[in-house]
Amino acid sequence: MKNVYTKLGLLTFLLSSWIMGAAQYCSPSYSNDWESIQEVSLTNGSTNLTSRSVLWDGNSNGYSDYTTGNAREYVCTPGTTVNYRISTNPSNSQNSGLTAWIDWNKSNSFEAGERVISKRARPPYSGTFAVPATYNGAPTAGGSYRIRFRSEWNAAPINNPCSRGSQSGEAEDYIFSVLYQENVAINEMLDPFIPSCSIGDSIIISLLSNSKTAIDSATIQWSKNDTLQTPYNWKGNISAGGAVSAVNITLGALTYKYGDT
Ligand SMILES: [Ca+2]
Ligand SMILES: [Ca+2]
Repeated sequence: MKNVYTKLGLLTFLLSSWIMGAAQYCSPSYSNDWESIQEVSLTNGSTNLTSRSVLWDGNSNGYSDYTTGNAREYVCTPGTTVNYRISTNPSNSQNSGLTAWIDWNKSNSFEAGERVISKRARPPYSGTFAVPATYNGAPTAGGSYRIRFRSEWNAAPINNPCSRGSQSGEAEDYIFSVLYQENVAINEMLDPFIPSCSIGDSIIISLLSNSKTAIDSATIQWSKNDTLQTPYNWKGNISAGGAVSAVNITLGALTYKYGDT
């Protein structure tokens, strides 16, 4: 018997790009592009991130948002120790600053407690930070968060995620996703397939396992507009061995409309 606990925000997958686009995050800025962020590398995840970019990437204020359009994303599980390496261009011999935050509580702002990197060193910067298993006493919810990096040439790490840098540098935002499960993932949302203005319909998903042992049950917590729905206790079988296999689950029927999450 293998009981796997999985949590997901239903329709989040479907509407995530709109949600991310609607978020109102502050836009930091700089005066000069020395020590712009050249490559962001996050590893030890389920899906690693390697993002190369040019200086200010066409933005005259030194802030690039890679959470929309062809979004760049890192995916991991709670408790992961993330390895990071951030290079700048041009690299220099100065002790410079790097700061990063993750908006864990999805407040559309970066609080001091959400700072995951504060480092003064000669670039490239490297190190680790942990994805907490809990945040503010609650399990770290599965979902997509925003991570912001700020570089600051020849100065201490910036503590303000929104300010105009006192020196040169760049800020870049990415998607930082956390899976809340051990070895079962949401493979696909099968229904609803296309968002409409108002629909009442079944919610159907498929599960995917990479477990090396058979999965015969799972508890799926799901929500609509941040309201938890009755957890779904699934029993069935996903074969062992890490092979790709999926089961379709009908969680229930809901009425929902454009913009629901
Ligand atoms: Ca850049
Ligand atoms: Ca926050």
